[in-house]
Amino acid sequence: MTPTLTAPLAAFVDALPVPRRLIVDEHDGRLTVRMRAATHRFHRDLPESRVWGYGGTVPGPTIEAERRQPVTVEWRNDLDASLPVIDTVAPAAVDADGVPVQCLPGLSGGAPNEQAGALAGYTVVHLHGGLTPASYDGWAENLFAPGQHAVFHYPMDQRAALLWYHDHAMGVTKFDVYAGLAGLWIIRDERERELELPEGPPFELPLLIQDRNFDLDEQGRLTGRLVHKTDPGVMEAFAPFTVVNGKVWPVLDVLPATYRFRLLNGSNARTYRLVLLRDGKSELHRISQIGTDHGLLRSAARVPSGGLVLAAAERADVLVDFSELGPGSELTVFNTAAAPFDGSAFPAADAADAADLDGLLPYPQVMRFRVVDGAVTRRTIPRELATDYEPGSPALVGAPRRAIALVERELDGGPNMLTMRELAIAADDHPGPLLTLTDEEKTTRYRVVASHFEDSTTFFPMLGEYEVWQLINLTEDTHPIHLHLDPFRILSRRAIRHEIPEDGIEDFEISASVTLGRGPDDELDHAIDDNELGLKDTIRVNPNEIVEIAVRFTTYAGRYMYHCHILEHEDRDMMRPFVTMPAELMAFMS
Ligand SMILES: [Cu+2]
Repeated sequence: MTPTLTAPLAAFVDALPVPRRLIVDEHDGRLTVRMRAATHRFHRDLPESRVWGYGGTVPGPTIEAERRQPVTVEWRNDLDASLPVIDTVAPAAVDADGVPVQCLPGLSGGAPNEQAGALAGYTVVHLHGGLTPASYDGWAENLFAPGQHAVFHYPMDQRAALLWYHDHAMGVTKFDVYAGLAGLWIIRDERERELELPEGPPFELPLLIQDRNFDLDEQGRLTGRLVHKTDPGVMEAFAPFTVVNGKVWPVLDVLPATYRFRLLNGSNARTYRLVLLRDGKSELHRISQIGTDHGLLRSAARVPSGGLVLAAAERADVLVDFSELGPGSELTVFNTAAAPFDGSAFPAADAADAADLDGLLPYPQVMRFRVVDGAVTRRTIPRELATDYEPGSPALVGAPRRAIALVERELDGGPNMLTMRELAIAADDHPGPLLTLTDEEKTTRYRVVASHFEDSTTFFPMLGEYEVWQLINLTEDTHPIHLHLDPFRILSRRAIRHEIPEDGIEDFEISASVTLGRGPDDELDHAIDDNELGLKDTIRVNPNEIVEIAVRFTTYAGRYMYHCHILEHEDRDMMRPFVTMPAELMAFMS
């Protein structure tokens, strides 16, 4: 029998909080948001936690803007206390009973990381999903210290979507976001209003899902102090308690009506595969997904039969129909994704039993909906949603192609190093290590031209021109890859197998042979879900997989970043720059 843990907190006792709304129209397009040290109660039975929050709240206020109505935000860094998170690496991956330490609260014998504890609040704000000029995009190294402020202008010339703003500080994003520096940002437009979609509470609610862990006192009671814990085997923090809009396992009373939920996975590392259960049966048929990262899909998509997968930073806009359910009906959201996530399947009907200590998923519950008595209102979903993009892929004949290998390098005496190796075609007489990519008869030979964030920039996309980026995953985990600036479309997701010789992964170079086609032990289907066919800014690249995306950068020239959105990866070098260029300047680039 699989051992299970008894939860030290009661589930479904706190009402789902709705973050304060900051409607830009009511503020003449100008907002001031103060980052402040504050306290926050994550659960009825927990003491207050020290946090850092936008506006002093966790999550920050939900900013609601209108398309083509620019927003100016003065981001005031008023953080006047040290990092409210204890960072630690537990000395062993499991405790004396064999339970993985990441499933448990407390430090598990780890020493507090003093350098992290001494961090003052260096911050920089990034609006994830924003079509934002480079100066205001939140370059990770352009930090603001406490007492320093930034005024960022957001043109908002982009389609309606759920965006989010969060900290992006170089090397410490994982701490700053974990401390609470994240909030939602909704853009609305005419097309959504034509469709008469719910707008604002009670029928439109954001669900920001994160995982958090807390310290224990000497008596073994939870203190509320935030703990970011990793272990010698796993460099990402996968915390045991799932928090929605700042509360652990909350409950929401719903009317027998259609609700619109704006979901975001704002976790550091954890991927969720969300299943809705009632009386032990999957109720996923009640959910229609109408939008993804960058807004409306062309038509509503059914949730995949295994559940709605959201890796870090992915969003979903869903309609959930509670209309013919009687008062007292309870529907519970479970997560069935083990961590680190590798794409492996899990039957939705078994979601209530998805607890998996080895999979760092001690408590699969996420939240609950409880139907209360009230007027029945049901919405039909319009057949045609978005009309501003065509199905299928854009014309890509002659489009520049870029190849990036996702690589994990083991290091003695420290956490692994994850990098994105930018590749260029190698000359025939290239003497160094090569990555070869074989597709049937054709083999392409690549050399690495950049590996670490501070290596030379090699990507100079031309504004307005489509490019194809190939993301080749040579690691054993799924990485959600995020591009700043414009959204992209997924073109293909294909199985690969790869061989890397001993010591083939060096600090910069890599030797590997990659072949298109499924390996004998590969159980993933490498399929593209219907809900991934919209406009995305974060795409999952599973193990043994190559994903191709088509991206066209527009509007703003400048220096931007792309990176894995697992924050522990992003902070440990899974991030690279690119510079968008106007065509007429290309001739002058030496
Ligand atoms: Cu990653």
